[in-house]
Amino acid sequence: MEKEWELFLAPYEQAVGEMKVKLRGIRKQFREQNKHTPIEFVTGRVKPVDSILTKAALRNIPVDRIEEEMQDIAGLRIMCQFVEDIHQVVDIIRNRKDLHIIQERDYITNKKESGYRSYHLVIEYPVQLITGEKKILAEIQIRTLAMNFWATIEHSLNYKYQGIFPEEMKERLQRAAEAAYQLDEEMSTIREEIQEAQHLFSHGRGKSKDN
Ligand code: 0O2
Repeated sequence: MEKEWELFLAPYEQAVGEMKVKLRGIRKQFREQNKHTPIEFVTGRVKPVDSILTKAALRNIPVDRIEEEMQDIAGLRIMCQFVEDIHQVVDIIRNRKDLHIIQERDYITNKKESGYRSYHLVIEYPVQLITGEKKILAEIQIRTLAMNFWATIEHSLNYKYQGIFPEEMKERLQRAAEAAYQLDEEMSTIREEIQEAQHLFSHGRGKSKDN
């Protein structure tokens, strides 16, 4: 990689590294307190230079405007078991003092035409550099494991078809997205039942102790 790009991307690398530690820290705290963790796992990446340039060309973003206009050079992804967990994670992030949310895109309520579902937050995250503080734009995608499964498969097929899917494939992917949605719905019902059962269990135990 050219030295200039390396220098440009270094604060993004730092932001992604720090955010990964912090988001994984949320999971750790839930587990330490024996609570259901709304975060299953966290990944993060800095967009490769060729992808930055391709996206900039597609969106007519001049190279000297990339920093201001490209919001996902730093990208974090949070995977959750249940749709309800996504909203809990969003609330936790909204309450943090170490970042600032500048945009929310709810592709769960409003799924994309492709069938894509996820909750996106565009944030401003301050990194401390030897030259002082620098605010970095980052995109956090929050999704269930089922949404992630679909998006990962669709993303790799996108490479094969260069974004132009044959009609039949498009329909298949839309059907698969619907199946993933049904799976999430079904899991949400089970989740409620698990919680109900846990509640009854702890209640029952409490009673027998009293007797
Ligand atoms: P990569 O390789 O994931 O980094 P737009 O793309 O115009 O709809 P915008 O403003 O770029 O919108 O942001 P958006 O839609 O909030 O987020 C774009 C990112 O969301 C994409 O990044 C993907 O990661 C993901 N995404 C959005 N739509 C889809 C989709 O239909 N399928 C899949 N698999 N992922 C999607 P990049 O830059 O495309 O690529």
